[in-house]
Amino acid sequence: MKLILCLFLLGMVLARAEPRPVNYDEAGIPAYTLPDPLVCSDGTRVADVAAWQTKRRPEILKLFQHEMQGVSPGRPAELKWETVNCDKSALGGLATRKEITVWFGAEKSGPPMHILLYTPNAVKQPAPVFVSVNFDGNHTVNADPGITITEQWALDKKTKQEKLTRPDEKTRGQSVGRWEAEKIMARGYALATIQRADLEPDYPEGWRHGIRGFLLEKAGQKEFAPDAWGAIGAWAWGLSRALDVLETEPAVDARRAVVIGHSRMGKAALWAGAQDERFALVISNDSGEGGAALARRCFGETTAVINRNFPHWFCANFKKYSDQEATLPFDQHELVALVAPRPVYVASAEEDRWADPHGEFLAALNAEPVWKLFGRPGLGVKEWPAVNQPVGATIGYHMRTGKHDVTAYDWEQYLGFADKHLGVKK
Ligand code: GTR
Repeated sequence: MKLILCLFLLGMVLARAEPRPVNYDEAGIPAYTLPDPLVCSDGTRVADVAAWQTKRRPEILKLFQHEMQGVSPGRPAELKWETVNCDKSALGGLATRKEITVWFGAEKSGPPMHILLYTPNAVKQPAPVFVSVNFDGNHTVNADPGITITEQWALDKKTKQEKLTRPDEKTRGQSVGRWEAEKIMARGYALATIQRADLEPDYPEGWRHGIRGFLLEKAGQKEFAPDAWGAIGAWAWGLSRALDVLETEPAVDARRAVVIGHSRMGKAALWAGAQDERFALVISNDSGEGGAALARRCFGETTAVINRNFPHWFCANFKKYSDQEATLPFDQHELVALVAPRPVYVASAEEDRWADPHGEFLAALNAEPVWKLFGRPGLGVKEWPAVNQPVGATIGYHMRTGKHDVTAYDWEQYLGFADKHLGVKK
């Protein structure tokens, strides 16, 4: 009895403790052993593709669902959408711009999701498509004055109160450098994007205005189960729902859909690509902790820090791994491995130490045996490459110079990788 009480008190102390100091020193990384993606929980080795697909892959997926990302619902029966406008001469004639509103409840109820879709006019057959969640609104990805600015719930920086706002006209195109829409069109790809706040405004209580709150209420519940989805799950779910819609778009080849995201949206893109095998290619840009970076390295951001700063991102069960990385039943290389045998690209930035570039590379490297099982080349190198030296075959990787961001250099690599794997001729 005394022992149980002691353990309980120790648990309380650990739960309340401040996260351990952030480590940026390779020498300060604790010794760790990674779980083997090809060894099942019962100790048996995955010897062939069938065992991976029927046993080990579902097992890993389930572990991520119940211990980290939470379980997401499927496609709602009420899913409906409508093209609200279409301009055949957007981006100086390069693209057709469509805006599509999607509803998840009967009679078009619930929070709507607005898809901005550009398709390349020069491509006569259905085009492969990049699908991504943007941070601050569809209107921020390009200065195109035809993009509708939609309202979003946000926390007021000064008062910390939430309010429904329509972003200022001045914010049009504010993230243009991260999107390269014109270049994407010129290279023969379509681009579909949705804003995060449509699915879930990004603060702890934001779920009340997003899809999680809507579906919770519809199910007659008030609280999330310890393994219910979090915000990352909601954003990933939105990517799959966008793909549902894109499958019906004549100008898009949804069988060649690339799911891509930066940082927290890189975490969401990986999770979407891991769960939804319709995504033909998955790209993680600087996704870091909770994305492509190995948790056990405890370099830069850690589980404790992410759980403290973003308690709404992952399921409640994930909280028990704060500063307890060694007890995780998986590591992030296995999230990457869930994409196999489809191509995946993991990218880092040299100055983005918070996201642990080396840990991102090591996740890609340690996922490789799963591609090998399929007889596919993986990364093809063992050493962390120098900056601006992209490597890889079915698993792509680069670390570019510079900060946590998406740049023209990153897009150049992604477009080349997609050309190679999706058969786009230059
Ligand atoms: C940081 C967070 C990271 C990353 C980043 C981003 O504050 O610690 O995990 O997601 O935000 O999304 O830009």
